[in-house]
Amino acid sequence: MPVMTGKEALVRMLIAEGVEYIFGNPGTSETPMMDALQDFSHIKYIQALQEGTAVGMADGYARATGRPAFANIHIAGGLANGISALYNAYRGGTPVVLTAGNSDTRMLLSEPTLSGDLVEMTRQYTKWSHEIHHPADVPGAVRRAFKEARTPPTGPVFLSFPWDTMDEQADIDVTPGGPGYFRTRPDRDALAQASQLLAQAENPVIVVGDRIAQSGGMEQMIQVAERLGAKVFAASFSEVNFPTSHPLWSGMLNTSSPVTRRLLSGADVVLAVGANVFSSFLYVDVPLLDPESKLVHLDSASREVEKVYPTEVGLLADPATGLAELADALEQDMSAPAKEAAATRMAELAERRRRAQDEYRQRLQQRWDNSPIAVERMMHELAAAVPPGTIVADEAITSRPALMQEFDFDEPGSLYGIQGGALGWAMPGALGLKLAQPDRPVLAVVGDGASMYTVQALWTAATFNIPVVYAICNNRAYRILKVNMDIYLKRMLNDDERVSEYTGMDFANALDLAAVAQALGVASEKITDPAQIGPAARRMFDSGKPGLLDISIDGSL
Ligand SMILES: Cc1ncc(C[n+]2csc(CCOP(=O)(O)OP(=O)(O)O)c2C)c(N)n1
Ligand SMILES: [Mg+2]
Repeated sequence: MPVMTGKEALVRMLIAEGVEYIFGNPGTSETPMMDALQDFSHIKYIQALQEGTAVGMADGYARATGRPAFANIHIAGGLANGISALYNAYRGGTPVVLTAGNSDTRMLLSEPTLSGDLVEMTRQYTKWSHEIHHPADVPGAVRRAFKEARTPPTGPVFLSFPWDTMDEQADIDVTPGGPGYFRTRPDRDALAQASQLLAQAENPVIVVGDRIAQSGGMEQMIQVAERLGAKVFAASFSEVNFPTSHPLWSGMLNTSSPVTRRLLSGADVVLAVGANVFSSFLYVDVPLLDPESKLVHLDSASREVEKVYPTEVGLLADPATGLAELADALEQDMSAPAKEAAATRMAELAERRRRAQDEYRQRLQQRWDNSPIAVERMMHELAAAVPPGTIVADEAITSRPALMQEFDFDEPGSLYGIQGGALGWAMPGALGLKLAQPDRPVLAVVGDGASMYTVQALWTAATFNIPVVYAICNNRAYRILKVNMDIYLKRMLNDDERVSEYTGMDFANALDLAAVAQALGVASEKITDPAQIGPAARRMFDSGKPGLLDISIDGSL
């Protein structure tokens, strides 16, 4: 085996694993690796100005390629900045290989500056977290990190490289990991049982989650849903698991609201696929699933199956493969009257959907000329202006429902949203999406508050000319916090009298994102007239450069 330094082994392993980009923010503890990179032009270093931005870009890139992304940030102080984005990757199952340099192990006794137990810091938000202690371990550790990240359920991993493991030499064998074989099939008996139950259901309901999109299983999901004539709800979601213009699409469940129980009650069988059943934010004092409903759960994440609710049938399998087999089994098991009933349900749901859309159109018309701009109008103008094939990065927060009304997300990979809830994903995440899909336009729709957590992503967009168009929903508030304050007072405390002062939830000085963008090198326009949105968006998409629309919208409750 050739003798080489740990830092050379690291870079050679990254090339062997197919890494194109390093998303990073360096410090002195990364010096050996940064030095080694200079000798290899295969890998581009995308410089971020804050660690959350580096990890956010890696997240977007990994999600849009379906492959692990590599990020490198700086020892304890920098790593702490990146943990918010790491948390999102962990909750959403993004395969990010996060790394950081650490102090030379020969000086640990003195508790060096910026040093810390990096493995301990990241353990709870990673599938695997490890510090390398010998240069010969570099290839094995990198191989294992990539393998862990890409094995479903996918997720982030962390590796720490102490300085001396980078500079010392060893006999090193640079061999990348194998492709992995993840199309696991469901247990045969469980599949038969699930199919029997669903074939006889009179009011089946489906709940979809992101592990469908991650397995490339949307088409198979459509087949099962159509066969059953079942409403399809999304548990909290951030990818396209089901086409949003399909007649069976019934929107997202608000799992922080007791209303969800009403939406699901009456279902004799609930089929959950690739979803967490359920993960919510606010405490709800009723179980969201009616005890009368039988739960069938198909998932690649074993820990999510039978996690909270009693489960009639659990199917551990790759969602795409499991759904294809379930669709075949249903074709056999459903009687002719059951198939007819399913077709009738589907026709009724299509009619219900048309009515809901008519109501939405009326609301849009009523608010068409509002000043400040109604969020529905903002999204309407954007939807009309985006080029075909646009990918949307969503961190629109309370502007999201209007976004979902105005845009159809029917193709896999046309929408990626913040996952995990730690603000600051979309500003850098959209850059990762664009680097992964350079031929597709990318629009990031971001709340004014959310944009500020990683706003320095705009500098990276300008410096590396990554042409993402940002649309800021500038409502001069953390509006969601006000909405939730009202829910707290009225629903949770049953207090209709108390009037909140919404402390810390308004921006007394409106955030001037257009000025921030210009200061960081990104062209921008400030918009107060809705008729300007479309032309401005088109100009920005045509420019081939990053741009930002700072759109002033109505923030009232
Ligand atoms: C890192 C992080 N800090 C704070 C929060 C709490 N938080 C959740 S939503 C929100 C406000 C979002 O405001 P904005 O992006 O303007 O959207 P709006 O509610 O106005 O639609 C805040 C502060 C969080 N989720 N993550
Ligand atoms: Mg806001």
